[in-house]
Amino acid sequence: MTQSQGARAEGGSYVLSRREGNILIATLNRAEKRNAMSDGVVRALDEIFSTLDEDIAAVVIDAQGPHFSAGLDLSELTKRDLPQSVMHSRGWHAVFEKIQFGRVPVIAALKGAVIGGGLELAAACHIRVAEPSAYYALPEGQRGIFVGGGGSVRLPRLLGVARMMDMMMTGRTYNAQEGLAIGIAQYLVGDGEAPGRALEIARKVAGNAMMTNFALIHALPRIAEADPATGYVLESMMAAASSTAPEAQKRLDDFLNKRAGKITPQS
Ligand code: 1HE
Repeated sequence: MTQSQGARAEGGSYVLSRREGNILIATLNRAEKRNAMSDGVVRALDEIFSTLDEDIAAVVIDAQGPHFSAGLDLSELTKRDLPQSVMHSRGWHAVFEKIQFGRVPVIAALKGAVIGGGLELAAACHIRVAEPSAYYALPEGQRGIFVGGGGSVRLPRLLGVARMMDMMMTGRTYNAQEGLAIGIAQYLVGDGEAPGRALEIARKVAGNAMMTNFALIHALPRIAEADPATGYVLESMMAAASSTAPEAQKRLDDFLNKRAGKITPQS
């Protein structure tokens, strides 16, 4: 495990990072505060995503303790005035943008509380794998505040404006099964299995052609937001860029010469 800028006084780090081959595993490491996202935690994430080794092909974000994250560290909220609060929120935006629109796919392994800023962090990842203990909440309404880590941009796209409004207005939570049904997580696995499955998925996506992952991370969300006419043009450009790359040519050749696997219901 390596330490990062979000180091604590006592010498540990708020986010641990280690490699498994070409996958980087970033582990939220503030279990005593339920991985509440202090400035130190966000700085540590920033450092990790700003300094990924070139050969890293995917990242898994998991967490120490029974909870993924209790969201924004509320004890730090009282310290900031209005301009500082705006800049604080913009700082989160910058870090989460690095996660969502970086070079590599990011898989989140969720369990326990996935609350407020913790859900915003999960939403900035590309794939979410949840354990049965996971539950999702946006208690900002109860706390008299609003989301500030990009949640109002990302979460409506993930679960819909009406559900997000209900969660924030009433404090409604969704459990892991419901989260799967409404699309918060793409996978639901057994207790304690999320980090392992997330790593498996990370290895799989790390094996994709580089241009395909680029198109999925950078072009697909923009196409989905674009007016259809612009979207079709961008899609054609990405289709051409990926299919004419040597790697795609080789993969197509492998299939046509019966060297590639078939797509089955278990694929
Ligand atoms: C915290 C935080 C936090 C725990 N900020 N310190 N998020 C929330 O409103 C969620 C608040 N947290 C909780 O509801 C509960 O802590 C949990 C359900 C997540 C976990 O409960 P439990 O019983 O396991 O732990 P605990 O005893 O409540 O908390 C353990 C310690 O963590 C305790 O500190 P201690 O010094 O008394 O040991 C808690 O105070 C501390 N702790 N959560 C600070 N969030 C960019 S905008 C995003 C806006 C938001 O994210 S709003 C959502 C905030």
